[in-house]
Amino acid sequence: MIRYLTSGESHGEAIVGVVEGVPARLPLTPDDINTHLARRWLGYGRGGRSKIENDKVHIYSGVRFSETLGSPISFRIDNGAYEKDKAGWPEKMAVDGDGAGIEKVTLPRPGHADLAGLQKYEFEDIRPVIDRSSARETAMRVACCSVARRLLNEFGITVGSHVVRIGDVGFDEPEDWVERRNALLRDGGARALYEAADESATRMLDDDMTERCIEHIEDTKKQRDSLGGIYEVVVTGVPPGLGSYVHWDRRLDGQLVQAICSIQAQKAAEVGDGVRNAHRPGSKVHDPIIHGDERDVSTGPYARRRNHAGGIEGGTTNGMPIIVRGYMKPIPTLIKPLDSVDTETDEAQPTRYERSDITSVPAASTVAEATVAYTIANAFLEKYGGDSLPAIRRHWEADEEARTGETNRPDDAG
Ligand code: EPS
Repeated sequence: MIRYLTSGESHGEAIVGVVEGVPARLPLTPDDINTHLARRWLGYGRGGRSKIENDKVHIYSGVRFSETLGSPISFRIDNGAYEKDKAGWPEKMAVDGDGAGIEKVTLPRPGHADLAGLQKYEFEDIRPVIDRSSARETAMRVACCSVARRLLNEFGITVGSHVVRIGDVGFDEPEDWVERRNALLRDGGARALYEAADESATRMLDDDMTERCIEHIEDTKKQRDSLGGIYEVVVTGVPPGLGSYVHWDRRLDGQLVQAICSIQAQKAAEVGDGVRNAHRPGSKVHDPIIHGDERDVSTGPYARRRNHAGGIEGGTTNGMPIIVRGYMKPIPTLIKPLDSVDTETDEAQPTRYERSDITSVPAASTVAEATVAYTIANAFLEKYGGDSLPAIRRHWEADEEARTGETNRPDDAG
């Protein structure tokens, strides 16, 4: 089992992470991680901070000559804002001293962790809550989870995503995008999907929709407001039999929903057409089973004509692509003031203007790729695990051979 810890404040010196449980002999370079760190900054609607950060990971340990050692891997990503902001972060976030003379933040933003965090940790200053609850932490999550992603790639499993809605503008029904999505998956798996999405300023699969979303974001900015949205994460090349129905905490669908909702501002997740399926009769929902040449995208002898289940039945993968959608709330840091209360004086006060993104749904979609990859990698290791990449490969190949009657060695799928 791979596990990871992150530490770091948004305006502190750096964020750091440790990943433990990674098998030995996995090829890994900083580029495998930096590629996805750069993708996390894609997307129209980010604020001033996007011009300051240039996320690059520094690997301290656990890797030698571009291969993992089986020992914990440690990372550091510097916060550009710490030095570049001219806001005095080295003093405001100092590790030592007593904070004398540093102005406290006492106006909690509705929708943010500010007030809940202040009450929970009995702070007098909201700053520590702002800084740790910030989605800045997702940079390190992407770094840590990129290791899991690299492992999956060795077995032809790729993870991609695309945005389907930002605020009021987007596709209404999966039928509006599945054809385009499935054509990409057929061509090059989930990697082709994310590469196509990365071409769009809003990570959408449709140029017209991208333009309409950009206009919507610009209008929202004029109204000094913010937007949430919906995105879809897809995993291809997944063998059947990951996860299980035998116990609640082994159900992969439950784990995937947690993977999405563990990301800052993600408030709901569905597996396959989970939400719409609740409105339809069973005959229109459950995916008929087929065998042989009639298959679409799958591994193994069985497949489905459609994939409303999102590749998971009974908490277990069925060989079809895994599909999970995430629902993000609008960012709570608004330019427009909202009613709040000063926690020092208990006087009613409108929130103050702060540097802010208008939307970060495209970024959230790339972070969700990372957390989904981590979840799938652990389900994969539960079934095929070993101390080193060669050991895992032997387990996986034996299973593939038994299931498909042939040895399947995918190229590094990226
Ligand atoms: C964030 C607020 C903004 C975002 C930040 C997340 O930062 P700041 O308050 O410094 O302007 O830019 O996102 C990142 C720094 C990042 O790396 O994604 C928040 O409150 O969650």
